Amino acid sequence: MPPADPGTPTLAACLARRVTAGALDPGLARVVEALAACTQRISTLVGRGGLSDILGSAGQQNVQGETQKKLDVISNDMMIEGLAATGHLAALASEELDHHLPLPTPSAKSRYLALFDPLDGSSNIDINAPIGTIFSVLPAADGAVGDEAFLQPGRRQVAAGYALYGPATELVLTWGEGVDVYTLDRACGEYTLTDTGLRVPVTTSEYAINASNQRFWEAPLQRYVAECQAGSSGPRGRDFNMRWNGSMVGDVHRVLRRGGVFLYPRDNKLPRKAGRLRLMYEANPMALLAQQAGALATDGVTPLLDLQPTGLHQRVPVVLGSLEEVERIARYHAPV
Ligand code: P6P
Repeated sequence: MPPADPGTPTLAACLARRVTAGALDPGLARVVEALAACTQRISTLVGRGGLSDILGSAGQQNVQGETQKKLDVISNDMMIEGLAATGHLAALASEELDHHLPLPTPSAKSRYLALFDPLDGSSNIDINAPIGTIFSVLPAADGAVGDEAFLQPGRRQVAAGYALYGPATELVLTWGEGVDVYTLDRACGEYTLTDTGLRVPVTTSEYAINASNQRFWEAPLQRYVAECQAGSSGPRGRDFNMRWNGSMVGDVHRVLRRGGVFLYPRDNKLPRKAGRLRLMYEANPMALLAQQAGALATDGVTPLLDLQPTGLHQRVPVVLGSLEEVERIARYHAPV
């Protein structure tokens, strides 16, 4: 079926146009199309909620030591099934898999590696709150497909994005030419371009953090949040608002759409953990989107895209959003 509004291009049409113009590798376009198709299937699945036996715990733990939800496992299987046949991926890595997954019959065409968090925000699944799928695509060095082949700085990503399963299912995507938003048109089963060239406001009066961890934060974040809470009578001279979705996809989407700063800092609740969010398949794809939309993502000080990964599931602190706020927080970390 044609899209509801024939004048609005579909994702497939946008990809084909860039491939024809020689601006996008056909193999990468194929990988992006497969990622999008996986998220459409997951959207349909999560949209059934309690109508199918897909809610609740799967009764097993993942490599993170987190109890998996049934939908974590099902969506992970859907991603693997949907990506295995592109012919352009040498291997996959997932939050739900201990190690990389080499794909069969790699050929000279298998020039990419895909990483994903198949269902981010699992704690929201059973309460029908926003959840999403986050993905990242890296170049595959000739032949290398082991875990170490994935350990490339985020600046090496050739595509990144997420699907947000909210009232609408939106696919937010970059392949290095800015950030575009596609909305799933369920009438025709196509992602349709609904916004292009996202730009994040450089200033904001909105921050997102899990405030229950305040006693564990380091001094620069304690200072930053206290100043926001002091509002117009404090050093910032204006009131701030706070939001917390409990799903990185939901919070980062708000930041990309209207500005703000998303914070999941290092805290000393579990000192051995460098933060909560995973660099390779959560922080880095979001950091590339932020950069492409004129925003910034750091670990508090260093741009995340510059970090040299040391492990497939390593965690990092995340400060992501409106430029002026991220830069302010970096200044607060500077030695006095
Ligand atoms: P907390 C979801 O499990 C997640 O990894 C991110 O999507 C989200 O931002 C964060 O954890 C929520 O953490 O401590 O609020 O449960």
